[in-house]
Amino acid sequence: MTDRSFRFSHAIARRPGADVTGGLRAVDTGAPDLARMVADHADYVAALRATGADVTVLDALPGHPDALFVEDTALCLPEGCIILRPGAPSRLDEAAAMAPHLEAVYRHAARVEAPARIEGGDILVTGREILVGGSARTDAAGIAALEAIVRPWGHTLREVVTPPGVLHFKTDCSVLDDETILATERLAASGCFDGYRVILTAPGEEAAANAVRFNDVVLMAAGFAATQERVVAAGYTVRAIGNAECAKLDGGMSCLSLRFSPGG
Ligand code: CIR
Repeated sequence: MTDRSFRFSHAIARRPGADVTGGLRAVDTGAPDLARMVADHADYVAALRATGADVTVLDALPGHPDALFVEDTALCLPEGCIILRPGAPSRLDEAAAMAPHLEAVYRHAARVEAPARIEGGDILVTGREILVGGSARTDAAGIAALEAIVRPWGHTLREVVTPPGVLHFKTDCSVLDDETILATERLAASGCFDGYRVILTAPGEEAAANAVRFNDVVLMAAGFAATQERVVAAGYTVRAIGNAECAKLDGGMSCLSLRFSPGG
């Protein structure tokens, strides 16, 4: 087994800004509390740094309330990075704002061009392939554009289906290691993870599916004890991070960082 899907030397995050209350959400469950979100974000960054990684925290991007969800702006692979083209029109400029930070550390920076649309939340990189879920944010042209970039780099891309009503494919799953996926039952039932070892979220804890394996730790949203217990029982070290405020904007653990080991 390799460890390409979770061993990273670097990460980039972006601080939440005062206008985060204007972030996109499917259902309004109240305004996020900025102070609490900032504290949780600091906790998240500290957990990444505690693994020894070099973590850059960018300043908030005024006028872009969703910009803390940096994962949707780019895909970072060992061979190079790809600047994506978010499907939410209000988030398009976030990708351009991220580009210089990645171009500074990668020699190969590719770009998904208009009119294709694809967000990082729909892309799961496992030890053997790249799974991409079509969604309201990621269209067929976006998936085709990504495939055309990553195929020459030696990657296999497989299109899968995001469950209806779910924001992103990765809202419902995460990589725990190169062979193991944490997933909701509704997503795993589609068969998209056949051939992988799958750990299911506990009943009623679907929101725990979006976690991040980063080096030797799994960052999980706090408050999902039964799922956390399953992950710990499988041998992983879990660090629970408060996510109540980001959850109001449909955000989870993976969306808060870009994780990479620049080489290409
Ligand atoms: C959005 O709707 O775009 C943001 N409020 C949440 C993005 C979450 N991104 C992710 O899980 N990769």
